[in-house]
Amino acid sequence: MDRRAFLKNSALAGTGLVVGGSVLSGVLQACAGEPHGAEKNAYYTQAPLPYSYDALAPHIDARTMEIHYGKHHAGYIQKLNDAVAKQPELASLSLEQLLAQLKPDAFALRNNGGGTWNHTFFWNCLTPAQTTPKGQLAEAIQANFNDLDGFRKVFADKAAGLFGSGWVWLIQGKDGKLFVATTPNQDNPLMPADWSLPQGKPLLALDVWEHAYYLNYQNRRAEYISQFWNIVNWDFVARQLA
Ligand code: MN3
Repeated sequence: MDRRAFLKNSALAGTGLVVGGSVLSGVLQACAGEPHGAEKNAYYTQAPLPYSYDALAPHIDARTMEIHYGKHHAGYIQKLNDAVAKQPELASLSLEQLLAQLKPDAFALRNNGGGTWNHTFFWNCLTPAQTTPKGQLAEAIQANFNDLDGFRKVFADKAAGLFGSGWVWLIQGKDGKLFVATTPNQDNPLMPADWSLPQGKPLLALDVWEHAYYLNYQNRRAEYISQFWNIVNWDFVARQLA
């Protein structure tokens, strides 16, 4: 079985991994502290995509997914593992714990730990299935943004307005309210509160690095953002609500 067929099959077999609210700590910590196989420093391993590379086309094309998952995300994980190997005391932490106690100048851990967490979260925010906000999530969107179109506009405007590389998030703050915010580079809302980053529980993320869309959309970021709404996994978003 070639690598691509393996990934496709394991992606289908792995859909069970995304069920449940706190998918990430379980997935990403599965191999913490236990390097295995031929790879060195495999503290964190890459969970299979919950769909095949071509599943999100035409909104996100297969080649972009293959490179984004197989090169970019895999690269962050490998570099995170290399960084943790230099500080083995970190291997006992969950990735969320590691991010929460980062020092701002620990750039290898900050950039690659963020890149690891953000992309795993992002893959789970997407689906080829048609989903809609329901129940408590629909009510929360209505309460905070008037309606789904109101939320989409706030989110899309933030995404379009983010200068350079980064992420746009729907976040549930400690007061329970939902808000939209951006982070630069691979920073995220789990990082320390005193870095002027938005704080709270991520519910939805969009990668607005050019590598996420450039092959298909070139400089047309707004078009990428508008196509994103066709593949949001609202069921996953709903499971993140506190
Ligand atoms: Mn990316």
